[in-house]
Amino acid sequence: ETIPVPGPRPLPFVGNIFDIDPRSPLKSTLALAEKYGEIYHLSLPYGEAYVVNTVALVQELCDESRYQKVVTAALTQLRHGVHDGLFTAHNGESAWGIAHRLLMPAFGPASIRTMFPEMREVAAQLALKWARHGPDTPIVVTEDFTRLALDTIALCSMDFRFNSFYHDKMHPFIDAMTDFLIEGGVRGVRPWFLKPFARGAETKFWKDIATLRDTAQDVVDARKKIKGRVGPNDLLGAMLDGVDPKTGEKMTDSSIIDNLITFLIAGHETTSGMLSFAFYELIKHPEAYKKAQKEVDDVIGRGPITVEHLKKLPYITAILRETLRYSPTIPMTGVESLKDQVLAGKYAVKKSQIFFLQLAASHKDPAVYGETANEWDPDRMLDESFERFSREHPGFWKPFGNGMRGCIGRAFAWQEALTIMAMLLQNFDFRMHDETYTLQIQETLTVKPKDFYMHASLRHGLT
Ligand code: MNH
Repeated sequence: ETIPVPGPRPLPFVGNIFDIDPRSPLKSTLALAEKYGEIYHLSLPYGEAYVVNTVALVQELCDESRYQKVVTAALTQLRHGVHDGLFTAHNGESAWGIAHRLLMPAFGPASIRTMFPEMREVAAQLALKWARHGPDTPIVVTEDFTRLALDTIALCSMDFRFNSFYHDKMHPFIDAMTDFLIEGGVRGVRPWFLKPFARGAETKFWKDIATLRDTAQDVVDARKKIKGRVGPNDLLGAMLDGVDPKTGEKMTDSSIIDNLITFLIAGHETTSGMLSFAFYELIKHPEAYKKAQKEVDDVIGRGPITVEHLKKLPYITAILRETLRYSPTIPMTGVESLKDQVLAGKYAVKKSQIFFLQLAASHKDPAVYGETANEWDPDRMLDESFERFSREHPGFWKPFGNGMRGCIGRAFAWQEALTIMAMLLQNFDFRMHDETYTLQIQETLTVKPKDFYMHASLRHGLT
């Protein structure tokens, strides 16, 4: 009684690779969702995959007793650099368990609150830069949010300063990381017949990995040299000194390097993309913009922002939620089936079969979000309706992934984003650089707005 899954016809040898535009895979996979509906099948160079596009199917695939996270092609490539670090570990790898148990508390709400002064300090560096640039200089939005996110995670988690706001050229670590991510994405899907032409890229890939690991090693060495260093004062401290309560083991030196790099990567691309999309949408939606600014003026006024203020910003919270619904900065995650089974009562599934949860599509499912699914509207994400969605459709909003393998940095990203949103709305008025600009997407492993520029004018003296 099961039915076949539709999809574009695979060609001999190359399967469906010509159905995916390598420069913008997301555009291709979204277009296929328009055409085929809730689920479709692809034959890719590294195997067979199903792509699901509705909340109902995403929800079913989030059942951890039936499906588990799979390390997909691009992530497999990243394992050459960060091995079994938290993000790229296969389910069940022992280094994942040790790191997860040691670092979950260090990333918990209580510990994140203590990082607020550092977060605010980096946010203030960005505000100062934009104030100094003045209202006529176009701001390259995603670049400055990338500086912010990278400096914040490095300062808060390992007490290391990239000082990105003080350099035009980013730290060598950043170029190495960017190229590592891009090549990781390409390398996993490069067909065998193109490999001979990619020797330069191959050499560069391994050189970038060396740069990443050497930089992380420098951070560790600097910390180890501090005399009288006691206990876990931050994430790096927790990594160096923490003992796993379950196994009694400590993290190995290599696992520490893997995870430092993982935090720097995972901790900045996604947050920077979210903030960039949020400002794009705010400028495009003047009513929402006014409400957000009013919320900051009413709750915080013109004084310094404190960590207590952040709980009292329901509208800005809704803006961030709606932004991640509308433009999830990780647009797809992958799971595999734990057994032979049936999906949605009608599709036959084999053990180890791979699924992509296309959040960029399921987050706009009209069955859940109704006729306005394709509009950006923060009101639907205010607490009351957010909680109603969570009860009625638990799979409705999955920008931070799922369950045990969900995002460890969620509370961190949230506090950082609320802080910078509040500080920027408090101090500036924003407008688009080019009124005719419409959203273009830059895709690496994550997505960000491309060529988005805005202007910032101070509302009053900088607070
Ligand atoms: Mn984050 C896992 C999205 C911020 C560190 N993160 C995930 C996953 C998603 C995700 C989705 C699950 C991936 C998968 O299923 O394969 N993360 C985000 C988004 C933001 C974000 C949308 C910001 C907005 N993440 C951060 C920050 C950090 C971080 C900040 C670090 C400080 N994330 C991680 C790590 C994992 C992860 C580490 C892997 C957790 C695990 O598997 O144990």
